[in-house]
Amino acid sequence: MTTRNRIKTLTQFVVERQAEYSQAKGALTRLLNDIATAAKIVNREVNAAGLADILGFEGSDNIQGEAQKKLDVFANERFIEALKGGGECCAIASEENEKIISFQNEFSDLGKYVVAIDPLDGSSNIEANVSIGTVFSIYRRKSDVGPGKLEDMLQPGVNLVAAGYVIYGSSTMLVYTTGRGVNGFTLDPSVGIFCLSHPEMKFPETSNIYSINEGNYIYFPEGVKKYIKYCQEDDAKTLRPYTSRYIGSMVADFHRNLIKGGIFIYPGTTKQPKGKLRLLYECCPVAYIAEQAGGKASDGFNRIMEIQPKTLHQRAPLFIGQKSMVEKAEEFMVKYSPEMNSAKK
Ligand code: P6P
Repeated sequence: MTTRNRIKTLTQFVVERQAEYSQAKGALTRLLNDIATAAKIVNREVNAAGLADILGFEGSDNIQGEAQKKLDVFANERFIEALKGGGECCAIASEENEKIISFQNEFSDLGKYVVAIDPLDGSSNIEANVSIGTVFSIYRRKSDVGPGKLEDMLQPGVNLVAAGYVIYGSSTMLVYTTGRGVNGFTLDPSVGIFCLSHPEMKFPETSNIYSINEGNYIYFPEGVKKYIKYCQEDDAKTLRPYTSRYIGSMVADFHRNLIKGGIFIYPGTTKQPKGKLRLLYECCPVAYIAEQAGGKASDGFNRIMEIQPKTLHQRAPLFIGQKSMVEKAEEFMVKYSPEMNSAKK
């Protein structure tokens, strides 16, 4: 009898993975499902954004001082609501909130996790109908009981229990890892179910895409300038000149590179020495996924996953993607911009 190609849902997948861990009690399974539920609601609004007069500015500024779009606020509220209601986490750090949001769970054995999240990354692209995303990190709390604390949140990527992103694009996908590979689930909007569509995702062995905002060229460190020129040289055996692709939405740029291969760089510059991207809820989650997909993620010198966060919204330069491409870029940074290595200061 031929075995039909049965669709596997996110819920089935997560429960099956949980079953392989005898000590797992289902809390992480429920937490991941809480995130997926909020993502479906955000997806509905993102898709309707052009119609539901949800575009435009909420009128308030977020802690980054950026004018908030209504969808930013909506997405932030949905994820906080889902995580608080689910009871599996005791604190959230969100790009949209200056301080952590702590919960007191009435049951002491609940709330074992904390979540760092960018509810709607790339939101400046909303009006242009460009793919945007949600990025999340899940850590086990360090404190024993009670509402989550800042110390629970300020953990390096090597402590991650799970990390993932949702990309709201031509289709909506949830991609995540718990340290045993990377799996992608595509939302079937007709039934509101995430279905396994990209099992065991890996960066392609060879790649020729580089992704960086070259509009900032004059502010780049010498190592980045030299690497860009390296990408543009004519050398067929190393697939150069590479193709330049830049969307301006990290989740979209990262996801394209994961599927097609490539490197994404948001470096430190003379204007922003630490770059623009946030360590906790942008760099670390995609770094975990990149490493689990056979790739690499650094700040140009040091493994992103080993950087100890000191503040909630601290930034980090990001060189991420196919391993050999990241290593080549790091060679240029070590040779031409060693002064940018924060670990050496
Ligand atoms: P720039 C979106 O605002 C974001 O935070 C990331 O998603 C994206 O990679 C980056 O900023 C784009 O920044 O300076 O190139 O517009």
